[in-house]
Amino acid sequence: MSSRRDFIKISALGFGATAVLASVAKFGVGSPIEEMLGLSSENLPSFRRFPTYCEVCFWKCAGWAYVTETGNIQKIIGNPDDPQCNGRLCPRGTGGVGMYNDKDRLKKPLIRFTNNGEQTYREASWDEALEFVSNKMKEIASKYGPESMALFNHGSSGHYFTHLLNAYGSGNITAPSYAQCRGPREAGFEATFGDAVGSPEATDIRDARCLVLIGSHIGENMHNGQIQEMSDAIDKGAVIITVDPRLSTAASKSKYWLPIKPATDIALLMSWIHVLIYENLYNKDYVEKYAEGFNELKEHVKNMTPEWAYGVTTIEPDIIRATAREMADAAPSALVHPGRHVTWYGDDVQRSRAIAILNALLGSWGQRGGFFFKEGFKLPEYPHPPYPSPNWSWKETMNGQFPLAKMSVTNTIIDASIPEKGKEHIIRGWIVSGTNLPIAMPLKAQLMRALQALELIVVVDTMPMEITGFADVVLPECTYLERYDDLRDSPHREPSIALRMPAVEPSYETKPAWWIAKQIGEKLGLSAYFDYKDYKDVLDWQLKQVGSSLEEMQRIGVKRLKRTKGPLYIPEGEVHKFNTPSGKIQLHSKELADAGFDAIPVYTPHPEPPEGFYRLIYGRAPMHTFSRTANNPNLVALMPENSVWVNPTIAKQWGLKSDQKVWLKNQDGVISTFSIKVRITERIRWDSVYMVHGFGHHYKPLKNAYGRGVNDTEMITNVMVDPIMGGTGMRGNFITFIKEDPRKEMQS
Ligand SMILES: Nc1nc2c(c(=O)[nH]1)N[C@H]1C(S)=C(S)[C@@H](COP(=O)(O)OP(=O)(O)OC[C@H]3O[C@@H](n4cnc5c(=O)[nH]c(N)nc54)[C@H](O)[C@@H]3O)O[C@H]1N2
Ligand SMILES: Nc1nc2c(c(=O)[nH]1)N[C@H]1C(S)=C(S)[C@@H](COP(=O)(O)OP(=O)(O)OC[C@H]3O[C@@H](n4cnc5c(=O)[nH]c(N)nc54)[C@H](O)[C@@H]3O)O[C@H]1N2
Ligand code: SF4
Ligand SMILES: [Mo]
Repeated sequence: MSSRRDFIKISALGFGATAVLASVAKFGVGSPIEEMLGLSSENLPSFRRFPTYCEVCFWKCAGWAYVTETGNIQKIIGNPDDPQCNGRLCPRGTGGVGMYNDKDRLKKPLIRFTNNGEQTYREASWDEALEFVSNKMKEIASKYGPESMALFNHGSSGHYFTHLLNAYGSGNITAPSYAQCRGPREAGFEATFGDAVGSPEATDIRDARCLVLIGSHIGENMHNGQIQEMSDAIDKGAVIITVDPRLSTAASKSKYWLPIKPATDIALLMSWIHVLIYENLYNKDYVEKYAEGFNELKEHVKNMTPEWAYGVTTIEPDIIRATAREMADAAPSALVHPGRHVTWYGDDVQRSRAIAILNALLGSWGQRGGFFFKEGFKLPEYPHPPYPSPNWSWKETMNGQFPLAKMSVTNTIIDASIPEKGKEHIIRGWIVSGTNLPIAMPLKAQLMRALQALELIVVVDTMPMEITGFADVVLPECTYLERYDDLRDSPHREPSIALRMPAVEPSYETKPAWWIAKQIGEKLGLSAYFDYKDYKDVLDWQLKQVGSSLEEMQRIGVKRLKRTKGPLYIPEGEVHKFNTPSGKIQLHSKELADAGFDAIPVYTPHPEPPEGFYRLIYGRAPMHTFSRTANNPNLVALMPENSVWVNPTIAKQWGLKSDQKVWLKNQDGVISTFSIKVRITERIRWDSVYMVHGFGHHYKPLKNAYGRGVNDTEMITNVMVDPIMGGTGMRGNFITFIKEDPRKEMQS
């Protein structure tokens, strides 16, 4: 399947994809509550509203939770004053009430115990469960040192446990949102511009005149603000170029869809760089002023012509040239999106570098329609004694590997949790909060060995997710709609702060994470670090330092502030200094060369699927977030399971019918636990299959999610680790179809 002909042929199917966006808009582009309830805003007497920001994903849109007189959360709607969502939530945010209503929620603390030789859980009081945790933590600290405890986190609860572990004496704090998500991007952009991209991305999509998406499927990747801005850009006539082996929702909205052969993106990027340089299309003023290493780059890409790239990527040379010209025409308002989940093929820092270099040649960093300079509001930290200095930390668990990792790498923390001879730094206990490691982490064998070896595993979660099955103690957190949390102060075009407060009391015996961390801290003798009664006191103190108050934020939910750190873009006539050692953009990276890596990205071929196998690629669906929503009754109603996308040619070869259930087997002989429905579609290349991540739960307490579809992580047994920062490339796995239940065969 290659470029132009398919583009035209398949764009006729674009309606299907457009319909996806339209239906998303119907659920998502939150009509005001008044409209939804058939009321005007003045006459909503029976509702009380409470400010919150969403925890269904990490865009953190601010909204209002409307509660009836009888204490039911009726609806969550976007806060119109919030610059991150502009008053509109996505379908998942609207469906966030389902996290609160889910009948399968964790309800009481649980402690593992052995009954007649069989391990099981028993319910425990909070005091008993917390006593258990703190006693075990004391024992670990005295036997091995406090550094032997690690935290895995994602989401709001992370901060409280980070504070707890820092006070206890450990700096081993990690999250899959780095080495399984955006780490390579941050390393690649930092090596080029001296700054990471961060979250939310400082992409000026709304003013871009050309937007290039490389496997970034905005539309299914429902990061709210980006979708709204992309829709504005399209309305203003922006040219969208989407590079994806699959006709994603974004591809269906694009002028150019480049259905690239997976794993070859670096070749396309380098040939774009070739065209910009050799056709004199690059932004000369900008490059002369700001970049160094241009001559080396020019020499490096000399032979990386579109004709060369065609042979690698299957994208025709005239399309490569035409799209490069579109970018140049729009420059500097031409934005090559840095992507977000970028751990694909193990050379992901280099791919991100190529994207960064392309942006540098277009001159988009610090320009309208490119990347803006974001600004956040720095809230003062609530006073506490200084933290003790740990004797060693996550850096030591890397054993000299991954020199450009600026944050801790989950995989090395997991590896350090397997006690082996000769290992100097061993981790003995974990707190896991807000991350479902068995589904988020590839390298299953390594994870399982660690989970077996640890002396303590504490899981703080709202749901009985797979990870809770490995815990010694399960601590049930209340949902985001039932608690205070830190103020949201994420940076963007203008600084803003948003409050989350309880809309209702915590259900069952659940507690907020700040309370859980404080109780453990007090039992560990660390009360001085938790010198407040209620988190409200912390928030009110912080707000009063900056001229606001909890009372004000309870009324308004979101406060927008003025920028104080300079303009959004590089002002005309001013010379900008980049945060690199020389103050210039690094087209040729000395930092990488010194560390023994390619100073300029090089394309290296990756293994191809064996005969009868197809590359497994995965992504998002608009109505789910990873595995965290898989049991949410509201969202399960919108999408109960995933399907496997198969090209019609392949379906015909295999005699597959639409909606037929198949089992999947990968290149290492791993067979999926459950079956998955076939979706036959022209929207996927013949050499790949696609599925949405987060399904195929095998944990029975998840009644809505159990056994629905296939878990992509289970099929990912080949992991290509990026030598530069440790990201786990997960797209080098190949699957084939099994049409009859393989377990039945095994039994007979
Ligand atoms: N195979 C495969 N692996 C992937 C990905 C992929 O696409 N495919 N994506 C990767 C990416 S981009 C990322 S960012 C990571 C994400 O990986 P994770 O961070 O593990 O994300 P979730 O699956 O959302 O898991 C969140 C966990 O948090 C719990 N939770 C939800 N709300 C709360 C709360 O308020 N408090 C507490 N304490 N817990 C809560 C949920 O019940 C769930 O157990 O996964 C990575 N791993
Ligand atoms: N609805 C929803 N939105 C989300 C999330 C969610 O769980 N649900 N999670 C959020 C998070 S944490 C993240 S990190 C982002 C992730 O979202 P993104 O960063 O946008 O996407 P990825 O998951 O990296 O990429 C998925 C796309 O890459 C394509 N692809 C696969 N292989 C290749 C290849 O070799 N080359 C190219 N060019 N494309 C390829 C797939 O077909 C798919 O369209 O989404 C965020 N938004
Ligand atoms: S994008 Fe959707 S799920 Fe994510 S925070 Fe916003 S409303 Fe919530
Ligand atoms: Mo992510």
